[in-house]
Amino acid sequence: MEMSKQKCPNPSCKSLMENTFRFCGNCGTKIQCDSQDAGSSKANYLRPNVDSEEHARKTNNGEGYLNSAEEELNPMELQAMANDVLATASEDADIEKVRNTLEENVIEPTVPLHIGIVGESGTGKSSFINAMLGLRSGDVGAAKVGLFETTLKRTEYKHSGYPNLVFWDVPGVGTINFPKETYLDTIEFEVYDFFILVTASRFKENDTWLAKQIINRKKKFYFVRAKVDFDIQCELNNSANKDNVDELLFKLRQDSEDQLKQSGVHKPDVFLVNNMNTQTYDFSALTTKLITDLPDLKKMALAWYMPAITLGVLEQKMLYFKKRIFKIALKSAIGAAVPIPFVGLAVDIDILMTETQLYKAQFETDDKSMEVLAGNLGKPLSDLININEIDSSINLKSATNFLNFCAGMGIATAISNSTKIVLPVIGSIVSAPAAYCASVYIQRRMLALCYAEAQKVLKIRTDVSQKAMMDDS
Ligand SMILES: Nc1nc2c(ncn2[C@@H]2O[C@H](COP(=O)(O)OP(=O)(O)O)[C@@H](O)[C@H]2O)c(=O)[nH]1
Ligand SMILES: [Mg+2]
Repeated sequence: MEMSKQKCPNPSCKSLMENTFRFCGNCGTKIQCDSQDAGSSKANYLRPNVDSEEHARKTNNGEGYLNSAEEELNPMELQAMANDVLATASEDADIEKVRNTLEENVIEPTVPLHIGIVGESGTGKSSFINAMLGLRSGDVGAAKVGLFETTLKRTEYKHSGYPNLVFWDVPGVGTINFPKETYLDTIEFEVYDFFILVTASRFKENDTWLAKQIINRKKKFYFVRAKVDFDIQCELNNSANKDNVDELLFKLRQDSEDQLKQSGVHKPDVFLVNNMNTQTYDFSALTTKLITDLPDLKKMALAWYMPAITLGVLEQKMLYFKKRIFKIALKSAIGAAVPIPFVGLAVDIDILMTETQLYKAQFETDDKSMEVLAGNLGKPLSDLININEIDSSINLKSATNFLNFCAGMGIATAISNSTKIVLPVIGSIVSAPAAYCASVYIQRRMLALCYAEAQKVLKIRTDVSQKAMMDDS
């Protein structure tokens, strides 16, 4: 069937795509399928990174999830969230106690997570672990790449900032030290939250045996086919091959899934990756899937611990922060307050600035991360910030900058419909509803800004690191 090109409907994505695809390969946005193709296998060439309609709505100018006015500040939602958050504190009118209760509600995750990376030597396991840790081979704490393992034992790798996240490099099943019969005991199977099998081309009988053992024991098992960039290049170099890259990817995925199905793995999910560039192929979809498949507490923890390596990770971090907004807003509204110029109400500006700093630290757009990036680019930090319009860095330079930025947000209009809500706490806290609404609004605007900036910075960081890796090799 003839494929016609059309523009991705997501305004922030300029790519062209085939009308037979269900999702834009560049940003994951859903596109119209013609009826003939809807449901056909070709419509599944590309793996969607995120729920497509949500994504299209949110990515409009990076602030899309603030598009609709009702959604911006919905009084019913504001009221419900305030009731919910203050439920435990409502019998207590003491401000300090209420604030402490809220404080306990927004502490950072500490739950440990252990991820087993299994596979044979040479398949790209070490490179995959480094990519997941946001490290390059040679960085402190990075796995050694390209070296055949001499000591056949499990090795752990951790993120320096988040020691609770542990990636275990686990040798493949069937080697002398790891025979099938004792494999699961030797690797201490119970320790891991889930497993990822890394392979470079074909799945072997040992791989599928292991997958089935683990799935039977009710643990998640993900299949990663690495070096896909290499496979694609080889196919494209073959002049007899007339397929385009998307068709080749479709074939590779189908080939991998067929191999696994034939070996008795039910509904295999295969992610095609290039460990040298986490912005390509299925890397982002993989990170989204790993996070969203976990139960609630661990989901938050993995979103928090993961370095900002893909759009999928950025989105999960953003969603995590979005859930905290109401708690932080109440904390800011019922505390010591600083008036916002021209708005006529007061909020605890320190709390809002600290929360924004956290967004930036998590998105790796904070001063420390940006300084490293500027160094890698060989540019002064100020150039990196100014050229790429990282406004949040300027807004956070001082409380005055932050307040002035808030003053220009149109808060009064935004909250005009929402201030009729009543906070379910008596005493001096009663005067806080307007400040609470303003706090929610300010945080949503700051989060949207930081999220949009993070997407820009991620692209710059990936380009720099891919170039460095190519220079290294
Ligand atoms: N082109 C490409 N090369 C890769 C990829 N992953 C790993 N490699 C290369 O494959 C070789 C083996 O990688 P390594 O991570 O050490 O594999 P391990 O033995 O399984 O840990 C190294 O030369 C890597 O640079 C990938 O996704 N794409
Ligand atoms: Mg290795």
